[in-house]
Amino acid sequence: SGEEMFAWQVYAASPALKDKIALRDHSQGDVFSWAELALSIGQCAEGLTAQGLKPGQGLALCGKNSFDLLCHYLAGLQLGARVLGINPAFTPQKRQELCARNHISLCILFEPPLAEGVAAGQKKIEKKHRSFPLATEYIASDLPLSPYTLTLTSGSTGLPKAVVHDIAAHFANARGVCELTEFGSGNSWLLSLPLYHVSGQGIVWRWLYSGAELHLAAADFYASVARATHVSLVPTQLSRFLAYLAEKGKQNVNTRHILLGGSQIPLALTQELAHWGICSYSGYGMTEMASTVFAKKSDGSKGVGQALNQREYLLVGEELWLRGAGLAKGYWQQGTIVPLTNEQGWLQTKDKARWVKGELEILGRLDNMFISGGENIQPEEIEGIIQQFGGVKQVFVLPKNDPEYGQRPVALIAFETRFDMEQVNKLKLWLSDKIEKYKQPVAYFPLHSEKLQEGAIKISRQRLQAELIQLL
Ligand code: 4YB
Repeated sequence: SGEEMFAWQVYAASPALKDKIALRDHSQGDVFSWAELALSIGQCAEGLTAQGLKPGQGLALCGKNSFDLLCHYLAGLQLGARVLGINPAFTPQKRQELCARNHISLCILFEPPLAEGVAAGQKKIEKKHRSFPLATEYIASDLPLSPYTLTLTSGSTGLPKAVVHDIAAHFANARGVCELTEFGSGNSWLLSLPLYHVSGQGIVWRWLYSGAELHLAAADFYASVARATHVSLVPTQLSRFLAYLAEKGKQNVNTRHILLGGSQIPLALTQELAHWGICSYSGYGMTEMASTVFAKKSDGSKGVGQALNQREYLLVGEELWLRGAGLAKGYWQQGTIVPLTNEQGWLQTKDKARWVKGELEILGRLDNMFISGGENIQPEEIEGIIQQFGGVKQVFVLPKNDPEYGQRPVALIAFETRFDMEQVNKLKLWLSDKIEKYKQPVAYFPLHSEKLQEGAIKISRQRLQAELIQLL
């Protein structure tokens, strides 16, 4: 309506809260109160307006997390724009295609943040960004001029689709997760995942919902993890944080609650974390539901617990269907929003799941399944078992064409130490009585995860499959 106030404006206007610390940017050594933060956001909003951005138009932000990027994200929303985050690892061509496809009027490219300490103490926004006004002045005629976020799905083929959320969906997620993780105004959450992914945005909205502190990471990422009371991590980040703890010990570790998600969560990791006295939550979420949908305090079992309040689920055959709080408005398609639910009003997740002993267990993606000699193979099942073998850092199981079986499983694997045949042979032997013969990988290749990650929170199986074809 134009009269609504955003959380940062409310806090900045409150005599009791305006001087409370809102944000700590460890990369620059800066601290901002709510009043200072609202001022910075207001300045960004003025800048955006001066560049011609109008309510209802599209604003793209391309960069890694930084104070400048965060302020522009919030400023764009304050202006009633549609704000799209773009992974800076994308090629310029892909970025331009995404801007065209999503009717973006202004695209801002953020430079990598300055080296630590350079601007320490200087409370100014580092204007290390470049703006590109685009031809499209598009405003959808069938939509209210209100703020929306556009979040790209990891999507299988072609250009990723943009999922449209209103602020209410993000706050619905915040309410559910803050209750679960006891996140209140006295706590801090590290912005440990990219803002162009739903998991990073989830952190921002929990912070705004609670009036807590947001931390921005320094170059030494795991030292920053240790400074916040709350942090969201994908399993690979968790295993590195555990290595950090093993090296540095428990002194000066503030971390109390770690929300996990994004892919299967190895039990060994949550159990190791419990030894350090840190509580973790095993979550299952997705872009289309504004991140977390199911979560529990991690325990000895593989599930992801119960649905957060106001979310509903159905198991239809083996597929999980969802609806309720957090559900996106739809996909941005040809300048309008197309609902993502089926005729019965449910989101079909393409995730295979089952209900076991009072909780949901995610078994894998239905579209990852393949058939080998007439038997169904769910790669995640095999990966889950291989993970339990000591010294395995990360593993993916993929199909390889086979004249006799149709397809057969092969593994791409990263060990904690170097990849060598001795470890592979030990693993093969160990695996031989853990799983049916036809599920045992017929070949093992080294996984070069860093190379394949490219700013995404998870490795794309599509890319791995392409990589594998090169290897065969
Ligand atoms: C899973 C899975 C699981 C997702 N087991 N497959 O705030 C959070 O909830 C959070 C905290 C830490 C890390 C990540 C998150 C997320 O939001 C993750 C959300 C996400 O991954 N969204 S996505 O659109 O990129 O992918 C969704 C898909 O990821 C799901 O459809 C599943 O296939 C898979 N997934 N959690 C097994 N616990």
